[in-house]
Amino acid sequence: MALRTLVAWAALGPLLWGCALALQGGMLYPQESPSRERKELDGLWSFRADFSDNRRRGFEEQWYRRPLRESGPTLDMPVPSSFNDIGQDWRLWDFVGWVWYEREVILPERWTQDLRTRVVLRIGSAHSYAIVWVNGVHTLEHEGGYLPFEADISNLVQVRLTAQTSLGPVSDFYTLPVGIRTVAVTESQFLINGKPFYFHGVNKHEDADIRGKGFDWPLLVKDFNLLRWLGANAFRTSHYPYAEEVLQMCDRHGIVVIDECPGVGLALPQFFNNVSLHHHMRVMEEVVRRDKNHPAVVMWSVANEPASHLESAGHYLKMVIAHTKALDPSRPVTFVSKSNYTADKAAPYVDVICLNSYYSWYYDFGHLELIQRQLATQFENWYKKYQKPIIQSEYGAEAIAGFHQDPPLMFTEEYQKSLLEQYHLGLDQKRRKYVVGELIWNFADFMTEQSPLRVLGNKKGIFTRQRQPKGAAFLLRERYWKIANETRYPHSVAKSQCLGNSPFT
Ligand code: GCB
Repeated sequence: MALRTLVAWAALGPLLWGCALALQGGMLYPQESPSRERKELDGLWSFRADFSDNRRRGFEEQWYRRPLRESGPTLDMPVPSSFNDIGQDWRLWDFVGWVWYEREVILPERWTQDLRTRVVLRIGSAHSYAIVWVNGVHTLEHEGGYLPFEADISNLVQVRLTAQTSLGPVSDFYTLPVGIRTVAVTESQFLINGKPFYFHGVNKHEDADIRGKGFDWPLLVKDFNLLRWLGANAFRTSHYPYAEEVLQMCDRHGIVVIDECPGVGLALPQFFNNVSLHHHMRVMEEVVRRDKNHPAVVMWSVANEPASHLESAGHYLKMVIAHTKALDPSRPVTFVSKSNYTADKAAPYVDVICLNSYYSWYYDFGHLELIQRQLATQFENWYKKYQKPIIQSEYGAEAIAGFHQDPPLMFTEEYQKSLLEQYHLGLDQKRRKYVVGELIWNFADFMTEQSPLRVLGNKKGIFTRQRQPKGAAFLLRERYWKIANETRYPHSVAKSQCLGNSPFT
């Protein structure tokens, strides 16, 4: 039996896509088990971007009714991938509008003949509004990228009988890997299994040459090897939940995760309204439902750099944080702030204060000598006001690999290294007091939209987009291994690799 799946979505940026047919859904990553089969739909799909003026020709002409090739030309598009980075057509590079994906699938006979079998179509993620038709039937809609959604499509693919008298119950089960650990926060510490934990890690992006945000195993394994090389023990999924395979790797390798929802760009007063609030809460429900079983996830972040100095933002974030805590009372909740300690209206509601600051980059650029004093003031002010543990959740500088200058100037590898060194001196002053983590911005260079601030994307990576180290990577490596060895978990082997330090294996 062939099944035709057609998906259209508004592409407001690169997309990640992965899907599977499973016998049972439930939103959890569909594990295989004796009662479950999966069919991966990864591979080549037919694709078309709707370049019409109103971007709605596909709906007007009902492209979903017939094979896509019959309504016009199509391209081959690998799934998962970002369509932006694949083609040579400049219009696709930053296209905003509906794009159409289509795939024909052959289903195993049992799925279509045995009426006790549930057939579930699951989309791992599609950016940012998706509509799904199966065999021409409107089946599913979902708003928001990065998170999975699914529908029971048994009715659409099974041949129904009139008499259904002999159907017995089916038992369906599957197993999940389990990790057990506790997480707690005191006035000045972040505790995992009752022991103080210091986050020494990175912020990442799901991004690489050609594949864009598309999920890719070789890239994932390479990144985890680099994290281990670096001695990193944590990362933040800035600024959206990453593919579930990433979290599975974190569980296996003992890398601790701050799991962030796609609450980014909440910069204007008009964003803090009831419609956004309810959507934001729904997204947090999806994030928690998807990721709650991962021991690697130790904290939820509900937003990155919202305009938290606004009264309306204070109320809004209070509600989202409370909702998240109600969904999962076992994990601390935060958001990442770039506000001033006197102005921030939402900091009272978080468990851990996460601060982004770009001293000597966006402010006082060139004045590396100010960093230590600025950091000390930042930490002391926030701590005095809130008595909560603090994470330096972003800091960094751009460096174009191969640019050198001494004395250091901006955009050179020397400048990036010197800036990091100054930050580290500042962090070390507070590290054993109440600062519980440092996450460099960024693990690797990544693509962005064009702007006078960006040189072929964001170059704050300590690795290039191709995952080669800049000078700063060696500096960070020295530091992270030193910290790792200081804070080693009892019973773990001497640290030739980070795995020995896993807090939950
Ligand atoms: C930030 C943002 C991050 C940017 C970074 C930068 O504060 O959280 O999304 O990429 O600064 O490099 O400007």
